Amino acid sequence: MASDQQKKAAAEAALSHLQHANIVGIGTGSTVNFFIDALTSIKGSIDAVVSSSEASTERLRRHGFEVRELNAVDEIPVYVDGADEINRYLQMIKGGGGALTREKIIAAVSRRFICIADASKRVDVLGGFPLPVEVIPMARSYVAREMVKLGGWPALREGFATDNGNLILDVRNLQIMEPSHMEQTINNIPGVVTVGIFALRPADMLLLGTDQGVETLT
Ligand code: ABF
Repeated sequence: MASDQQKKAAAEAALSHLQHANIVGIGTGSTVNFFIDALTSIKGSIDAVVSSSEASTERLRRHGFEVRELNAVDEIPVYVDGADEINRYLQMIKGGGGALTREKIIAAVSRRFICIADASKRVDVLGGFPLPVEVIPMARSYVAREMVKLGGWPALREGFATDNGNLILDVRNLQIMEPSHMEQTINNIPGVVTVGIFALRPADMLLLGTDQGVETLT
């Protein structure tokens, strides 16, 4: 099954795990786009959505959803988002789409985080995918040097600025054996806004699209 079919199957499976949530947090990326499209089938039961990117906001509004600012909601029952890599502990690398900061904020606020992904995202060890690190522009070179000290090979994501007006370094060659420790280490580097390791707050459920159907892992 092509990865798009796996993504679509995982996205559609998420509908049955929303447990009548009135507010839904929405991630970013192609898998989430399938979820947004599928969500229209139950739009009447959803009061509003909270979006993690301008791109998702635009797609949601096109489908007629009310997109609410995070500051206007007290809590988010469920957050649905993709990942670039996810391990057996449901820890993830995210940020390939550049929305990692708002994704991490909404994930922190959400009671349940459901990750939807195709089979290629499942890994034993995080780090094969270049680790996105959102940085304040003035700190780009300093943070890059700190990534090198950690054994990484940082590269500026050319011609890209995040929705927050920051830059992204994509860091190769990191074998992330202790994701929570590495997340805290990189978080503490001055100039880092967000690191794309989601380990301190992993997903609560993974819906993985495979050739044999959608696997549910918790
Ligand atoms: C998003 O999902 C990003 O964090 C991550 O890069 C993306 C995965 O992209 P896709 O669903 O297109 O494979 O949350």
